[in-house]
Amino acid sequence: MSVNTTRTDFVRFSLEQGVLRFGEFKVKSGRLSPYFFNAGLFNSGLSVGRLAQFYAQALVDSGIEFDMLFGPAYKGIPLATATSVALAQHPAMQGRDIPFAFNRKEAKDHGEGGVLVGAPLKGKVVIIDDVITAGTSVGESVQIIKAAGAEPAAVLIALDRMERAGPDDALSPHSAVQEVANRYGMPVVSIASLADIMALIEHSNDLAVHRDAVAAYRKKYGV
Ligand code: OMP
Repeated sequence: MSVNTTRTDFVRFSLEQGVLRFGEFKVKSGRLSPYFFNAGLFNSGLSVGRLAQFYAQALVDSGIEFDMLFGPAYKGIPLATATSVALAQHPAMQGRDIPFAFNRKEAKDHGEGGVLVGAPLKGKVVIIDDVITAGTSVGESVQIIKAAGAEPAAVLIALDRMERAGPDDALSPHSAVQEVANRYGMPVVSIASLADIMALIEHSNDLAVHRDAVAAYRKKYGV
């Protein structure tokens, strides 16, 4: 079965699932955004399965070498799990079975103990997450991976909002994603970005009403 896995397909899919919405949203940084991407709404078998195919395709297309996936708690856990399933089924992986691991938010002192669950962290590890705004959770994942003696190899996210970091009067010249890439010396791969959302808006009569607000927001905060 052939599936559509382009960046535009992903934006369309996110709209269909109600994950990508337009309106007025206060985001973590305090900015008032004309759109919001709520990956938590990929919340059924079919939609998570499809999402995982997009992640797997983006990772394969990136050409990055990797040995396993790491999903930071909580949101990264289903993402790493589902994406490893999608990778196992991806023809380009030629039957390679990719292990995954995730962390607990609180260490357990009984049973299997510790904060890590899943395959042992080793080799080149891809951190998988939904959206990067300031990149705070990436730093924590990098620490966990390094402490285990493994190598953080890349960050794989669903949406790059392409926003500059910092306060309004001292915006960074780089986007938060670029800063994460520079800070940790590894690539950040995204399934889609704000540029892809804007491209779809340009080609859709239904979405035309949002064009000016999104363009103004990008002009103010975007790279
Ligand atoms: P960092 O961990 O600081 O990079 O922030 C990422 C978080 O931003 C996500 O985990 C969400 O809580 C939130 N977020 C979205 O999920 N979607 C958006 O479109 C915008 C945000 C946001 O608040 O900036």
